[in-house]
Amino acid sequence: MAPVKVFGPAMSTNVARVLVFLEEVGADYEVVDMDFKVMEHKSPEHLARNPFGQIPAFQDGDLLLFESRAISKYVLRKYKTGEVDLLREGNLKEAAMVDVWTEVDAHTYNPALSPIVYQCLFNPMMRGIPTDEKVVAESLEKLKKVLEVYEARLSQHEYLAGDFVSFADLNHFPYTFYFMATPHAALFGSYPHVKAWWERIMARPAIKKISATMVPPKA
Ligand SMILES: N[C@@H](CCC(=O)N[C@@H](CS)C(=O)NCC(=O)O)C(=O)O
Repeated sequence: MAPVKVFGPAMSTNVARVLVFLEEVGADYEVVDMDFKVMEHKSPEHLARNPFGQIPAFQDGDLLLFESRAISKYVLRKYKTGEVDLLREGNLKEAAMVDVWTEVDAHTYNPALSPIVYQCLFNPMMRGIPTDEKVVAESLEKLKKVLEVYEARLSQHEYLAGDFVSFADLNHFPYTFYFMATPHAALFGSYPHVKAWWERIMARPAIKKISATMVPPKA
């Protein structure tokens, strides 16, 4: 069977998300790099894969997908085994909790944390745009409130959706990985259960493998 294809550089956050799940399930895959310098992601070929001209895009035979979380769910459903069950779709309540914390990542955690990553790493190091310290300070305040909720949750359960690792936990990986390369990484030290959870995520072989390809720009 031909390997599935992921379009986009592996160091990009949303591409890394998909790659982590492909590694978790042990799928055979190929990464097709996209050259942003020549706007390859806006080419007609790529727009046919992702009409928003973004990465990642994904191909499995005649199926073309975009949106990293949707691609990742497809991967988990396609390659589901008894050993790797990150969506818990066989259990209504567990699957609902996975959905809840996946939404929290996308709509509460990530909007608080990712501006800090953009302001402290991506903008100054990759785009020559100086850090806006006001945005960083406001985002840190938002993030602290989110982490207080996470600390309470993770003091009761090993992982966000319950006492099992899930899609929800691993979705936090790409942006948190880069956050840990910002000058604000020590913030997690104030939330011992969150810190221990993050260390459990980072200890997973799939995460170790993909994070090794994601060299953070120097802060
Ligand atoms: N919601 C999308 C976001 C995709 C996204 O923002 N991709 C960025 C790279 S991480 C991109 O392609 N940026 C270039 C552009 O928007 O032109 C997903 O999760 O896949």
